[in-house]
Amino acid sequence: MQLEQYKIDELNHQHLAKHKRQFEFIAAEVTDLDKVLPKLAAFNIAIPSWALGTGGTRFGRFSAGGEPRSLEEKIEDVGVIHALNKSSNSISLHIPWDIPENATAIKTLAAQYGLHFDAVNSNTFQDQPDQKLSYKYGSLHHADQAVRKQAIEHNIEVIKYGVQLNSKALSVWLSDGSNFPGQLNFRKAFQNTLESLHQIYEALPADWKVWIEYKPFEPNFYSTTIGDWGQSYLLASKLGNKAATLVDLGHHLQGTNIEQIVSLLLMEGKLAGFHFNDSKYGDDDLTVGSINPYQLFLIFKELVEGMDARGMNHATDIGWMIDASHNVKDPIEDLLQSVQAIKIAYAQALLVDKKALEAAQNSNDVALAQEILQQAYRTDVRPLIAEASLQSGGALDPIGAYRKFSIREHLIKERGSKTVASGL
Ligand code: AFD
Ligand code: MN
Ligand code: MN
Repeated sequence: MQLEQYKIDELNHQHLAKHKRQFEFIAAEVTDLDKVLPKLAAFNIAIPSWALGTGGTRFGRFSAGGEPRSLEEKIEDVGVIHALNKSSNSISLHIPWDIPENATAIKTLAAQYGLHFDAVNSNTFQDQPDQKLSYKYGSLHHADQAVRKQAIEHNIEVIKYGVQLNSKALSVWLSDGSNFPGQLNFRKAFQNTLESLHQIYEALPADWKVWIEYKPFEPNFYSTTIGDWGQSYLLASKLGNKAATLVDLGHHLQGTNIEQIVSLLLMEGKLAGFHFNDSKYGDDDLTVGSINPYQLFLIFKELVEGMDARGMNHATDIGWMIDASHNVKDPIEDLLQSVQAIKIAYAQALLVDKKALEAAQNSNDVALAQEILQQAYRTDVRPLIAEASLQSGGALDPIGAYRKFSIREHLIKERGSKTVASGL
């Protein structure tokens, strides 16, 4: 379904007076509003094609109804999200969950919604029905060269799909690891992974990148071959400058200082992409900002500072994507909430008084440094986000608009209540 612009405008109009009051209140406090608003308007976060259906756990899956049945319908759903928030202008495909059979038609459809294609993701963590060799004991790190070859070829095929869609990066997440001590020779597993990645790297077009994601545990519970940022960084360094690390917020052990990792990867020019979600215990894939919004802000503070230090464009020089699962919420509402949470943290990070913070750091004024950070964090920046959305033609309140327009009800009517989208 195409959301008509006049409907969004009409709804915005009803809430305009209240919004203006709230916006003017905060606008008076922001020194470089003329720089902040365009940055917020330019900031987009990709939507993964596998996040438009209801997620599940190993205990079951409960459909929200009206889930997209095809890639075309997934694009339609991202189109709805983007029409409402003007901050989700791309979609990231997972192969073979979403194979673009006719790339030209798919690109044209996406363009109708103002969308393009973000990184393509390979999948060697599951066996497909027609697959010759099994990934039960891993893929790129496998002891058997024939399995490695099959996994390498799959990744190269994914690059080919991506080229047809004008994607510019291959995102690799391996579940390779071991479940028990003694199962694996760590050095050999790492070297096999490096060698396999090298062959994939060689197949990258000149303007492409490969993003290497890490994760400490699950589905393997003793070791993961790319288990942390050090291991990913080591691979990326050995491969060359087209390879860099992808940070998924849920892929850290409890208590890990993610903002420090982000800051150092950025300093080394090795932070490629970002998967947003939130977690309480592990890779929970919860809505961004639902559990620990302060941590998200601290991460953004490092992102902004580190990107500025390297003269990077906040909106385009890192791959931003949501990687979350929605077990009990409407996927579209959950994604809208996540994007809002990301933009809030980003806006707060833009408000940090950098000069004052630097002075406080240099004079070891610890209390003042904390005050400066929390001054920004405790600012209600929501009217800034709403204003940026309004100026771009989006809704002042995306979730409110989604509900007002009864979009899920329309989707259920059109697609049925028992549809199941591809993905995990
Ligand atoms: C995994 C990883 C990864 C992968 C996704 C698939 O975070 O990015 O592509 O889930 O659902 O946990
Ligand atoms: Mn991820
Ligand atoms: Mn994950």
